[in-house]
Amino acid sequence: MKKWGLYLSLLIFALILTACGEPYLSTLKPAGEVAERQFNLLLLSTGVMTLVIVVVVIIYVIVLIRFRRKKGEEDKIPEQVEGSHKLEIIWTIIPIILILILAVPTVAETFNLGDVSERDKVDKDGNRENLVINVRASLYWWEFEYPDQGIVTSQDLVVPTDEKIYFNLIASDVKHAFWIPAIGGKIDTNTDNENSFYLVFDGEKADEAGNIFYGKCAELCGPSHAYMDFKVKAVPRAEFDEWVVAMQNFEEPEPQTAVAQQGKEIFENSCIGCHAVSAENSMPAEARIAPNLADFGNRTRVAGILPYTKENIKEWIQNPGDIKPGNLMYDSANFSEEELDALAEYLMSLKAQE
Ligand code: HEC
Ligand SMILES: [Cu+2]
Repeated sequence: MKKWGLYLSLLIFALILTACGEPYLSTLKPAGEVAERQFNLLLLSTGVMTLVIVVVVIIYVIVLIRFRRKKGEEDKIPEQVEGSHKLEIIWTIIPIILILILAVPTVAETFNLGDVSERDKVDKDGNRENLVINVRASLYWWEFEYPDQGIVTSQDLVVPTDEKIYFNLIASDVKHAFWIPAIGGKIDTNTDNENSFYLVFDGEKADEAGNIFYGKCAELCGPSHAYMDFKVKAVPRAEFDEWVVAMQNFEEPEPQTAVAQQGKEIFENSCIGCHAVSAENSMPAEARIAPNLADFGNRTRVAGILPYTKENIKEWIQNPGDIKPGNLMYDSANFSEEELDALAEYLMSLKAQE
């Protein structure tokens, strides 16, 4: 009886937990063409497996009831049958058909979804027709470079909706994996070769989701792997173009207050060696060893995970190692409250767009 209580509470607990999580962080709520096709494959294989289970259970129950030992016939030995051509052919052919039903669409879709032959298609002026984004994963943050636009950003991926976007993905230290559950993936980011695929962000679904999707690292990469999140701002094409122009014209704002001025000075002493505050992609990737902070004032999160508040920014600057163990910024710093305020105020003023 004791055990039953345990099992029951585990079951209830599991049921409650299934309702947890962020909205639009589920493969079961596809919000783009790729995720939808992956979801359909999921439905197909679940359907085939359910069919097999149901049929087997039905046969099993029928056999249990019909051929059980009956009263008064305890000593009766039933007819002994060995081998049946008909049955053996049936139970070989049926699984082959089921596997074909599973395999043909799965293999076909795997190749279709990995098809990047249109990635470098150019129009008559020699400009690439599709948007290409280079993703670089590092312990424990993400960088997004827009090679044709000449800009780079970190942590928040910004994309236009309702068009094919091609991604080239690498990692700079260890293997990570890029995954936006509602949109598609996962795909490994490797150190020694580049992977490519495309995704589509559905405009209507993006609207419903408040234009924000959630992305994750899906390959165990170190102690802060679980915190290696990123966000996707999926916006209509016109809005995306405005953002690109704003990023291209980004200039570090002149500090408006004495506090921000002080923050800028501390930043230039202690932080600029790692962090860039220009949105241009002029530096080589090896030199980009920390998130680009050009548009930090518009981030949805601090360091990819903390809610975007001044307190959290200060907390992060003082003790990044407590928030993301093993991260490559530093473990802890010794800034005064005043210096932290100054740094936070300066960082929050770094906006490409109001
Ligand atoms: C040794 C290089 C290094 C130095 C010096 C450094 N950082 Fe960082 N910083 C990093 C790395 C690496 C990350 C990414 C950490 C992660 O998310 O795992 C980071 C992340 C951040 C983030 C979060 C970025 C985002 O997009 O959410 C902020 C804010 C930040 N640093 C501010 C500072 C400030 C302010 C200073 C100076 C006081 C500083 N950093 C000094 C390497 C550095
Ligand atoms: Cu990871």
